[in-house]
Amino acid sequence: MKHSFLKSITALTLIAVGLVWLQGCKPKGSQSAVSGNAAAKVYVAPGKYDEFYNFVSGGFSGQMSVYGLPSGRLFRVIPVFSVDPEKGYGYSEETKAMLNTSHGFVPWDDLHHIALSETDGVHDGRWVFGNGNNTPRIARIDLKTFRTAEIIEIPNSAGNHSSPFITENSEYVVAGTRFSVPIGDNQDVPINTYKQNFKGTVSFIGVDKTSGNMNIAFQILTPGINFDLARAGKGKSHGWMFFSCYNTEKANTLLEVNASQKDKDFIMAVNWKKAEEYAKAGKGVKKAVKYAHNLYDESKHMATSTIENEVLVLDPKDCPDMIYFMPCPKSPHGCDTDPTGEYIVGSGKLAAVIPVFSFTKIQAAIAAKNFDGDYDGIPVLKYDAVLHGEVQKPGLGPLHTEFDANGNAYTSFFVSSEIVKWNIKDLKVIDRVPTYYSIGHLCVPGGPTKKPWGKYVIAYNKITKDRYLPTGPELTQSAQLYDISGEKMKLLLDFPTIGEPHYAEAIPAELIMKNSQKIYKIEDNKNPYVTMGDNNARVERKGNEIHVYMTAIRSHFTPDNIEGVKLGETVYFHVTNMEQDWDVPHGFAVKGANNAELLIMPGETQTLKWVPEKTGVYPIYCTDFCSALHQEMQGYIRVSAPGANVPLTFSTGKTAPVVTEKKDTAKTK
Ligand code: RUQ
Ligand code: CUA
Repeated sequence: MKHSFLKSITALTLIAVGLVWLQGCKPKGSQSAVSGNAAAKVYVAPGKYDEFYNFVSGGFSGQMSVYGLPSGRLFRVIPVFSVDPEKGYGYSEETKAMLNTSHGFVPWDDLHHIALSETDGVHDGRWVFGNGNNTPRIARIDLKTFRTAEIIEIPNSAGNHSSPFITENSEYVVAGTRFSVPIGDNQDVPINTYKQNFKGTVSFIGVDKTSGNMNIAFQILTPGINFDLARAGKGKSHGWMFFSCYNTEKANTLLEVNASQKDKDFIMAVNWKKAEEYAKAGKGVKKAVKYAHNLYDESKHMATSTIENEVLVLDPKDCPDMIYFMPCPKSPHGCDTDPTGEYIVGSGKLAAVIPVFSFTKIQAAIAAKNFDGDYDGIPVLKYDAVLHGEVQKPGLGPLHTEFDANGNAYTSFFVSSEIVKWNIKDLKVIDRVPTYYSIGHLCVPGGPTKKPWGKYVIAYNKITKDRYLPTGPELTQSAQLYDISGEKMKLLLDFPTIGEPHYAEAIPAELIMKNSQKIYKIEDNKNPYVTMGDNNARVERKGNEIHVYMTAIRSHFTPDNIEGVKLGETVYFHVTNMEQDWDVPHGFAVKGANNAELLIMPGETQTLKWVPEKTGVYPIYCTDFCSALHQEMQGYIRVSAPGANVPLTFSTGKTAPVVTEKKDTAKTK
């Protein structure tokens, strides 16, 4: 969240702090902050497993990475919104559709937040969701395979930041727009008509209980403000969603000044059970929009993209008692609910206190119509009526709060660069530790759920400075692990991260590893281009296309010599990995191809498209060291001039070349 926040820090002069705060300060004693037994606490002996998986957003890398805790070891970078040549994601014909949008193929995004699926408010280890900020999207990753299984685009949104926060039975993930934008038929309007023409939306994306498949159940139209983060109610507040909002000034220029004018912005409380009823009762209006919905089919090993044309929009004007605003000091950022669901913690980036709201009081205030007027027709609850209390002098620049199972909250402070532990009931500060430097989000395993597993808090920092060996102008991004098993927090470990880490979640390893898939069964492979065994390997011409049906098994490709391709033709290599052993992918690459390799899992088929540019002989080879004779896993493809008299043949060296020239190959398609 380097974005709006760093800039808006100028307004901190309002709370009379010195210039040093503008950059975030450097805590003292950074060398001596680790106590003697820290190494033993993070040491995971060779061959032993970590206790937790840590899913960390990759920020502007567009990906999600997976670490072990407490070791901080990196296990995997899951390609989500960005192409990944290492895995062929977005380069293979089968995966390209995952990155389709209403703007066409968008091979990059900015992933900020993680949401693990939940059952009854507890992580269930089935899926993890991530948001794409830039071209608004939500992705679902299947934790059996650690692969992106689905991406849905969010219409009427821009800067999908307040996303993908999840409800306690994964009924919905939400998506609140950061930018308000013109909505509807005519979007070509002067920017300075912001106040009349720009609107916000928050979307509720339904998640199918069994398949996990997403659909946009409804959107709620809101005033033209900015949504930043969100959290679902839980337990007693299940059925509600809380969104932090800033720029209630509705500024459209120089927001760092103009959106910091008001003493209080809002947290928006949405009664989504009520919204569901309104949607069922036909109170919504179907609006024409365009958005992509991309699904990866596990049995075909192939993605399809569908463009959808409609979304159901609920206007609060037609739906009373659905949304309320609660005043929250000074540009709220984080908005977090405690494990009981009673307390909602707001974090004003420029505020000197942390306000804690009470769900019970919110309900009472709504019942008593204890309002402070309205904002664009939406009732504003009285601050004092809904406030549980304020944490006094907690630190500077509060951003995000996580919880342990013992009634404690942990809040990150960007400006004073620290984590502060405080008691939710009495709001007293218990402990504070410095972070190196300028922490953004933080994560306690299970911290946003009804059942925090506790043990650690991890800081995801915005600035690295002198913590690692220099690597030119940009240093590695950085996380830090603290022990929270005692009264005092203790720094244990620094570990580098991929991309800018924003939010992260951690879950006990046993909830995931028992379901982890080892292979794809070859007999279940429904890819239309599968090759079932070496005997079916072949090369076919279809019009202007050459289709190579190829198998890969230690340590050869079948076929491995191909001739008769003509310049001007497009070659599709459909490679099926025949292995049925865990952790034996084969790679596939061809010289000069302008995309990437394929990395094909056991039992899977993937396709590389290649358009040769010159006549000649091109090598192909396996890119993943798969056996002692991996280096022998290679072959050639010959490309001849368009008029050349070279028949289409293939061979493996075992038999004479097979001539496959056919005039009509339609039945094989
Ligand atoms: S943000 S550092 Cu983009 Cu979640 Cu708060
Ligand atoms: Cu297959 Cu190396």
